[in-house]
Amino acid sequence: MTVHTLENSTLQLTLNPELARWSLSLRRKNSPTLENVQVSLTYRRGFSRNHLLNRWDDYAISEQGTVESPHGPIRQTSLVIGGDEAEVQCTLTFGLPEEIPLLIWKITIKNQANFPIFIDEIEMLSAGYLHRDRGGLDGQIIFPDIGRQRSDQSRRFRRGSHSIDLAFFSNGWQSWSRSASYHFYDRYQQTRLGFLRTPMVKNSGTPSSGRAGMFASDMYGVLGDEILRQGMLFGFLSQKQHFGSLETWLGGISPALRLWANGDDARLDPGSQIETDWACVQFLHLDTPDPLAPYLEAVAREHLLNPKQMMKSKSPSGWCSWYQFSSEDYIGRLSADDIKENLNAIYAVKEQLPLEVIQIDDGFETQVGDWFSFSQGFQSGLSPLANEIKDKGFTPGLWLAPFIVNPRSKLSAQHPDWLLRNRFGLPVSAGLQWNSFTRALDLTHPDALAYVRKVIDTATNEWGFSYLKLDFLYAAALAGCYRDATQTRAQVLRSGLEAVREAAGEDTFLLGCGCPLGPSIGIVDGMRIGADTTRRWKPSYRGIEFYLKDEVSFPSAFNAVHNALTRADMHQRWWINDPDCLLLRPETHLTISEVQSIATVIALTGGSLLISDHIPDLPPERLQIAERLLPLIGKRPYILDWFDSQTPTRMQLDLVGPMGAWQLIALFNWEDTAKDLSLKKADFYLPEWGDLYAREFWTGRVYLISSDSNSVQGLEFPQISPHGVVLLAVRPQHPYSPQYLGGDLHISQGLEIAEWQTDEGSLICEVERPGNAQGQIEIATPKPVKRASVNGSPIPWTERSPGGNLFNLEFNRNARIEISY
Ligand code: 9PG
Repeated sequence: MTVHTLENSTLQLTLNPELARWSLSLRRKNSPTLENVQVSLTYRRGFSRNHLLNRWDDYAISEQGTVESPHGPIRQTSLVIGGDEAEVQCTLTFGLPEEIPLLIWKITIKNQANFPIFIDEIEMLSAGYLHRDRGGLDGQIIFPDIGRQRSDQSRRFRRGSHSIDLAFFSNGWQSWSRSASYHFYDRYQQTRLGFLRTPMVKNSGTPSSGRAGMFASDMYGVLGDEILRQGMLFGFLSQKQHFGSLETWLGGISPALRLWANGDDARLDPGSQIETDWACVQFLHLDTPDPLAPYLEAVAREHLLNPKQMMKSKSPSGWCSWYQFSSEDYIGRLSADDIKENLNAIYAVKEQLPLEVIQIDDGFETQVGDWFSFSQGFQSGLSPLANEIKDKGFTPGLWLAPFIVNPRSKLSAQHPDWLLRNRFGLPVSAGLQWNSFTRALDLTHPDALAYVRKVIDTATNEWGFSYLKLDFLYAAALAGCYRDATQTRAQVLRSGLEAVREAAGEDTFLLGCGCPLGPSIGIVDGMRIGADTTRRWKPSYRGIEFYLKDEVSFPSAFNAVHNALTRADMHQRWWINDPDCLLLRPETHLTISEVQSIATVIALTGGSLLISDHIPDLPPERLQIAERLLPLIGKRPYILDWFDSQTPTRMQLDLVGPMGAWQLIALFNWEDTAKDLSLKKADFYLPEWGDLYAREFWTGRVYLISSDSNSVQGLEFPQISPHGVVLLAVRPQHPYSPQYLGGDLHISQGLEIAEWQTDEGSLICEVERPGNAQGQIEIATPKPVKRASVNGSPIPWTERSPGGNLFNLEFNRNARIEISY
């Protein structure tokens, strides 16, 4: 049998054309492997469904050697399957980038017949399934069975000869869709609201199952072995051509997985060809801090985003009208006066709270779709407001939902032909929203697309908004009969977004919301990565949680926070993450512990911060929470148990300042009852040697983590409230020099320090804030403090165990602290 191999320094690919199968392994012992897996194409011709690529008939191999790409040099091999006479010719191209531990491959499909064909599924990989028509098992995913200590769970749930302890990380389709990992015995969590919600949050090409052990995912997913700590990511480097789906079955003796491009039944005309996005496989070790980095960065490069440039992107801060001026059935009740009142209040506190964006949300338009007709409260239109916002030094932001239509709008009455329809000619439902079954624009209709351009052009160039929150974008990617039937849903959405970008110009900040993730990479600046937040922890409608409280992807503070954690690794790689607003007012149904957890997640995941309260009524101690998040940290943290817990509970962010490096550690209690939490050194990436100081931000308590005892040493935090957090700044204890322990001026407990100079027996430390500041800092000194002054005037201090001195400060912008000890 002739086999062909392709290798780089880490991976080995073997192609077996006679069996139409391929294998992939790491060039390291005891690693998972893909063995004899298959690809397949399903297309329709008239009424007959055809399968190709299960056999590689009439193939020709061409080694293309090394080709240049955004991923550096790639070793590439192509197989042309089906000669010139075949109805459909496929080309399979495999590539191994020399510098990145990924396998990438794509399939090109050429229609050589004289009739059109319709593409259903382009299966990039199938393994572990039994097919009668393909002659048995279509390959295997093998996790080695070495040094395995069977967990109790696995013994309980698995009878017989199962040898693995697998889990699966599933990525949701659009902004609001849940991303989470599942143990093999879990059930895939999806909406229970059926047709009311399914069109919104679920890709029509991704399957759903209620069976324990059967999961699906969009664009990418990770299969991993919880005991062995090794895993494999399967996915696509882009979604420019097709949406990509995965499904996996972990209930059998060995795992099964499929990865395919959604053909959407798009027509391929005689003489035309289409090409899939690159599919990819990445091997990973679960106990590294950032295991998906090679994949996530390859996706960025595929869209010509420069990883170094992305690291510098700055997260916006601001105010959004939605979560104050909407009712509990998600309808906006807003007037220009509401905006002005808050604008003035924010202007008045700009010294303590330097926000940038004032964003007008839903409620200014008469109906969604009728963007040029303003509601009662906005009789003078939007440009005077945008001007007023600009005049006060803020960035005017506006909410628009350009691809979705309210059936009660004039637009849907005047242009019924712009609406996407199903094969019975009825408008396709975009889900229940604003108490209506919404409709979608068919963006392959040139006039519909021209209208979208006009809306965006008017909002930016005429009204003057330079920040657009573009919502309900999934509506451009619903299943339906598009006017241009050769387009896939991913192509329709991407070209719609490209048109939006073109109309808005390069300098407008575009925030995607309710948006399928893949097709928008490289176009939007920011992306909502979770469900809407609300005034309540659990989902509800008109304040009633019944039936809704366990809905995933439905608006709720918990659902918003959940995805902010599970999608934290996209931030500053694909875009700036938007975790949705922080609600601060005491009138919500959120406890203070919940507000602290949400603030911690927003601050430490580095994305944008928008507050959404009626600012004139906000008590100062609540406003202060937002003050302490500014300037935004902006950086991406490590989420340490992203694969092991459904909602992650451990987060770490490494920071550096003039006084050295420190770690922020957050521990969460997501349970509905109070719980003891403990910090175990081994659970984080902390300095191994010496004692550590840890200062908790929300309580101000200081702890010492001693290195005396053995490796299980840790700190106990008894009875942390339901949905509460412990947020620690951890630093090594220096016996011979002063040490900053933290304070309550900024949530990072250190980024407020602009200068730190130590000498024999003395310290000069400069604290910097955006404006007026009041709070405390804590400094440990090797010997008792003798004198202390701030900006030249002596100040008192309080000694605290286990070693700090507490200083109360009140200053404008800078405080220069001199201490001798
Ligand atoms: C304006 C809002 C806000 C918000 C957006 C989006 O599924 N739902 O019931 C659901 C309700 C509201 C919603 C999304 C989904 O909100 O995310 O920030 O702009 O539109 O109407």
